[in-house]
Amino acid sequence: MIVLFVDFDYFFAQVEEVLNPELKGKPVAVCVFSGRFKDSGAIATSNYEARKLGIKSGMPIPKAKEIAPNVIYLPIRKDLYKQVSDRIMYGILSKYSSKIEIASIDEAYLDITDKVKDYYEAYQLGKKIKDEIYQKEKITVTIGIAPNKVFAKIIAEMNKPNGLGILKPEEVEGFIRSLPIDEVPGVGESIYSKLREMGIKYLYDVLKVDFEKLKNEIGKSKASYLYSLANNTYAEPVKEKVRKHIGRYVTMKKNSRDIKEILPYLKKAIDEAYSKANGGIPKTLAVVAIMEDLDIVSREKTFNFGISKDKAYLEAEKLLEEIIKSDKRRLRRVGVRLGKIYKSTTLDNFFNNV
Ligand code: DCP
Ligand code: CA
Ligand code: CA
Repeated sequence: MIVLFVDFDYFFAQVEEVLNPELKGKPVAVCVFSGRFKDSGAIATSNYEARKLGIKSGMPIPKAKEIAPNVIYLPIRKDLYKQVSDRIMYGILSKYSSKIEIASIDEAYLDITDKVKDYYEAYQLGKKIKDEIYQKEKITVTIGIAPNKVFAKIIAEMNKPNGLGILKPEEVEGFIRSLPIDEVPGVGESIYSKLREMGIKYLYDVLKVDFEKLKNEIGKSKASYLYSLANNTYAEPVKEKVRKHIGRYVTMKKNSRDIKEILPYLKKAIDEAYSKANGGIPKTLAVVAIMEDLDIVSREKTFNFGISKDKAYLEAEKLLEEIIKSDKRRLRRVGVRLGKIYKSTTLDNFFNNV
């Protein structure tokens, strides 16, 4: 397997720079103001100039302003970043592999195993992708290429910003031996301290402790995860996961709380949402009712498997019934929101395995 992982550099702050080039070279932080009191809230992210001054994601805004009063503090504009992200994900990255897992607003994994013949070609592809993103959006990204998803992410992390890193199969063993265990995604502070107590400093050290003991200390799933990484058998596929949510809402001719009257509108919303999902199958389904006074009420259900459109009709009807039973008002608009949307080349495979 060859995985190419893309992570957009200091993303929210970089979009602000692109929209206002005067910000380039100056320290910039993007803030989530919570509105409780002046400057309550936290830093979402900052550009590298601001990081040099000590500004970090998650820092309370008053603290940041105390440390670095001259940083330019901007309010977050999430919708805008989402639009740029969508253009990069759907307009550029999706072209390079249909096996794409969009992991967050600024991260995607591409399975490029069938797209290149070796790691040299993979590297060339990485360069091409970086160039195209920069040309079209003026955004720099960092790419990590490796034989599995986790190593690809770590390699990207090591090459930020504006980097392109590669880990070839023949380098994996040495990499595992020298990789500090706290650089493995999923190893947070509490697990890290437990691992250190067991004498584990590098990823390779995981293999030296008794697996039962490891399981008792950090839980079965984390233990198996680290163990498989350490003995290089980790092979999680790139899950063909695209947009997180798709919502479709329709306004009814007249307000109503009669299920028979509402149902055709709900079906229409489901049809439209599924066609927007473009072959993707959701694992969560929510019915959203906008009431006559414009208040919003919703009911959501998560399934173990992706659900087909026919199943969604049935399940949505049940959720709608629940809403009507629990609320006395009439509905003005009704809609659905699909979440955890996966794509698969073979549907059979998908319905049975996910
Ligand atoms: N983010 C946030 N709050 C956090 C961490 C991140 O709102 N505590 C947002 C802002 C980031 C985006 O998520 O722009 C992506 O997070 P990353 O951790 O990838 O950080 P950046 O993209 O900002 O920086 P880097 O260049 O290190 O990837
Ligand atoms: Ca990221
Ligand atoms: Ca990033």
